[in-house]
Amino acid sequence: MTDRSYDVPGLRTQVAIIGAGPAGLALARLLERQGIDSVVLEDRSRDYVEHRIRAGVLERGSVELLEEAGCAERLNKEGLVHTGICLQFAGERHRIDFDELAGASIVVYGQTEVVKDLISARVEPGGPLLFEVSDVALHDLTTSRPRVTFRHGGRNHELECAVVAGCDGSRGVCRGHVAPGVLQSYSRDYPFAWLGILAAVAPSNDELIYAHSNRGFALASMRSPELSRLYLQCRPDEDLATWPDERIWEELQLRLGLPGWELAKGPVLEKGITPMRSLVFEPMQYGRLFLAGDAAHIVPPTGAKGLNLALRDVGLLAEALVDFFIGGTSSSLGSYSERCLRRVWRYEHFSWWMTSMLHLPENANAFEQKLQVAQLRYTTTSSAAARTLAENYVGLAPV
Ligand code: FAS
Ligand code: PHB
Repeated sequence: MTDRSYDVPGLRTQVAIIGAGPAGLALARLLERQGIDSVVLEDRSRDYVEHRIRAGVLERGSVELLEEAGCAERLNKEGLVHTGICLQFAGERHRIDFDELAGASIVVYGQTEVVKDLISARVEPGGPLLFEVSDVALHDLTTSRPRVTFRHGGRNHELECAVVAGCDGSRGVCRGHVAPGVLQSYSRDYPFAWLGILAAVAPSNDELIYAHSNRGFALASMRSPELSRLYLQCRPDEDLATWPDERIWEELQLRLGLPGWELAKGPVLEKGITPMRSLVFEPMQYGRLFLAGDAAHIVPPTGAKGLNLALRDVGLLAEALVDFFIGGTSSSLGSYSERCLRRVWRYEHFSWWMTSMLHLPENANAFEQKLQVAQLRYTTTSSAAARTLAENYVGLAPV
């Protein structure tokens, strides 16, 4: 399938969307379904964004949003519905039952697949989505006619619009166009990272296992009945070259293994290191620029919230843009940032709580480790505490 490249001199649209990750692509689809025009600008290639391995867990709310965007057919066919996860510590493995505690489930379906589905839904009917753009710059954001300039196909282009959606992730450029002194950032860096692998082997457990151990955290996840996704806590400056496959499998077994339970091994298809960071920029809007997803906030992946929070943001933004372009009112656009940030901070807290409970910093003392085990034991034996984890994990906690 060839990507349609557009001759875009003097192009006009209603919404310029910067970034073709889950946030930008889902927003484009939600707007399209309401008859609102947008153009998506992405600086990487289609192949790159479709194969960038990231998140793996969708909240029920995210599945519903993708259904509303008309992109959930394969997800509903291939996604793995899970009604719980396991927490493991001190040689014990306990199940947190989402169905019993929160009356909900999650769906395991790789972010790569979400992105492929959203891109297909966009390009097949000819929706404007330009890959490999460069030099994106935003102009006149505090006027009613903002503009986006960029290079594509060796030519300079200008896109006139009414609104710019900054969906360009943690390393994007949109945030940098907010006037100095407007944005306030709040952050926490963690003294560890995740070394993640994708392996061609059937998952060793039906559900995810989050394991605390005195050697560090490990997570056993999956992508399909034939593909496992696993992570282990490592140093933030870890050198991947010092982790050959056999060392990774050995360490995963030491952290996840239980008497009589062996982790199945197989060919490692991909490995990488993900830094751990909590970061929020406030406000999430400036004039006609609206930030969504990682462009506005980052969470450590322990709570499986990054992708889900990005989709929550664009769900609110799409509703506000329908009010603006179709309803003729701008009040929900005016309160976009404040309404997003309530959920952002709930998800930031939950992600920090899961990360702090499960990861043993290298220089942790025995007292801190005892506190973690006490927290884990309480969370797995008290229905009140377990319900707190369940309702946050499935995305039903009040914000
Ligand atoms: P994204 O970063 O996905 O998309 C932004 C897009 O904008 C990218 O395609 C980028 O190429 C493009 N862009 C950037 N600058 C641009 C420019 N100047 N012009 C045009 N386009 C530009 N979350 C989880 O829940 N679980 C996980 O296990 C997990 N693992 C992760 C691993 C890594 C390495 C990273 C970085 C993140 C991980 N996350 C995880 C979080 C991740 O899933 C994000 O929350 C999610 O991708 C957010 O989606 P977007 O906001 O669309 O941002
Ligand atoms: C994943 O499958 O990639 C995954 C699952 C749960 C997490 C983080 C990552 O908390």
